[in-house]
Amino acid sequence: MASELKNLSKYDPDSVASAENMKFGIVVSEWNHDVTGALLQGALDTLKKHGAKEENIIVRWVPGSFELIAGGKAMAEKTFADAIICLGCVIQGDTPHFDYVCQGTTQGIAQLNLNYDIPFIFGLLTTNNLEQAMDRCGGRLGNKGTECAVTAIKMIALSNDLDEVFDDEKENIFRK
Ligand code: INI
Repeated sequence: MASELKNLSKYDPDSVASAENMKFGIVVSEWNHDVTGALLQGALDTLKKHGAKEENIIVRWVPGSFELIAGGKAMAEKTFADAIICLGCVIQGDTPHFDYVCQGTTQGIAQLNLNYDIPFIFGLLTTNNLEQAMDRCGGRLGNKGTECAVTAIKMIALSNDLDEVFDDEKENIFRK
């Protein structure tokens, strides 16, 4: 389980680049809608707080967390997003289904990160009960959507930074 010590909404705003010229895709799951809607709101508020323009954020809903994989893939192939944030919530039930959805979704999103040149941010809450999920979508422990938005901006900034190294230092021995 993620640490109780970490508040998902706490970060150093000075460590986050301007998102003014960045483009974001957000794929969000309909399952546990109260939770995922709050994750989405956290992500949107945070992107805008750091300068992202409304017209540079595209949001699409998918039926369940497992569909974040295909939805994220489609978003990568059909848009010019610089990063894709995947938001979902899987809550433990009475059957092993929870484990399969968690594992499949996690592995699928990991695979997307390897297959595409843009980052796919892992915004999947996997909790034992609804209370733990509510704690992490704007409650006691902050909002995972906020953490994901900050992560998306940081990963795009990293890529931009490496592009600049390439442009500025044509003879750099570390370039590909
Ligand atoms: N999807 C979720 O996002 N959260 C859940 O808690 C969940 N449970 O418990 O089953 C869930 N299942 C649906 C799954 O993600 C797919 O949509 C479905 O299997 C169709 O592919």
